[in-house]
Amino acid sequence: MIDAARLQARIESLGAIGALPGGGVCRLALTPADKAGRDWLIAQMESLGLAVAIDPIGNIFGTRPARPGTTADAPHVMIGSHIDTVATGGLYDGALGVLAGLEVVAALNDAGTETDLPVTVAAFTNEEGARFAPDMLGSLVFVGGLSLEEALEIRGIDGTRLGDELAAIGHAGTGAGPSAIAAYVELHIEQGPILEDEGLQIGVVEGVQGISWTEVTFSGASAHAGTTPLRLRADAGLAAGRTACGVRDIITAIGPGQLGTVGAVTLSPNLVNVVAERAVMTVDLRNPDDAALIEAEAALATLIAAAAAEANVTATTRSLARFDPVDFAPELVDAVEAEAQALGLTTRRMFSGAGHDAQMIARIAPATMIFVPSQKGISHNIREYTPPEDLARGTAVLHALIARLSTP
Ligand code: HGY
Ligand code: MN
Ligand code: MN
Ligand code: MN
Repeated sequence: MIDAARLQARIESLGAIGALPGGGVCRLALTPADKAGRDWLIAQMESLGLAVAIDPIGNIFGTRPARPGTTADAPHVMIGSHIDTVATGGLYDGALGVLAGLEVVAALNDAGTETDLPVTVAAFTNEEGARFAPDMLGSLVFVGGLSLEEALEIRGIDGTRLGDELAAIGHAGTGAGPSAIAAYVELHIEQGPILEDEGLQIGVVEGVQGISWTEVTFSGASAHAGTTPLRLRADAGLAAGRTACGVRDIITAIGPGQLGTVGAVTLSPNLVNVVAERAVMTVDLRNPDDAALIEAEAALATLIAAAAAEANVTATTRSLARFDPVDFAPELVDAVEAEAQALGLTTRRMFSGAGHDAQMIARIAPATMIFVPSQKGISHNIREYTPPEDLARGTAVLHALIARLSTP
């Protein structure tokens, strides 16, 4: 039986680490705040009797052993998510999935349950990708989708080297996560409005949409804003503005399911009376349909070329992340639905708009997710909120499923 108050206490305790003055949290990956959260999590895992391992990219694994006599190579049932946040994060994105995993372990401990398979709770490094791109980086390295060497060389938006920052917080581990995973389940807030709009309690997540992150750099020439005729300008600011507006046209052209976001724009010298010589911006394109996402990427390339030509500047692009849409394991998706409905909860099947570690683990093992509602669909915002009773309902479904999967 899960203990909702115990779960809420952990949510609030972790939420105090990296707390922002006006509410919310900032635990950008591999910062001192992230380290503080990591060290707190490790202490919580140890207090639950979990064997803790940290791997070379800093992924943290806490394992509850199976009953005596189980073979050492038995596959693990894994529960995971992340505890890093965006700069204007909430208490629940990622943290819920890891702390609900601890709550499941605590409930198994309370009941003295011996499972046939080990249960591992994982916190993956740098899921958000806000400081170091791509996102879901730790789980991507864990499944072999990115080499450790490449990952350690990644430069952050602050110019730091990922490997240096990982070493600085002392979490470049020598341990390893499970070599065999029977099933992976991630509980997460929906981060969108659907469950709340439809008055439903549990999201049965069938998969994750495709993600394409592009960094665009326009290079022109700074000039006096008052003396330089338009025909003589090489205006990077104009090119960035045209591109930002053009992303909306791409969304319309590709049609339903297409999303596009310009989240970051940096102009230099960024002064009121100087034509910008340089603009660096990001474009986040998403679509559940990969063919449509490829079409949107092609339209973006055309847009960038046209904006550069009009503004008389050059453009270079760099892919920051590209992940195809992922379908979760049907048998696990069905199991989530069955457990939720057996608990008398209302459900609906849905696709995830946000990226998650589950989409990486799905490359090597059966994986799925459970969603609980987000109030007003708000996330990546300090006003992110999900009531304790919703957190408890999602954790009860997780607990029932893990109990079943770990003793098949
Ligand atoms: O960008 C995402 O979808 C995730 O929050 N990293
Ligand atoms: Mn998340
Ligand atoms: Mn997030
Ligand atoms: Mn995410």
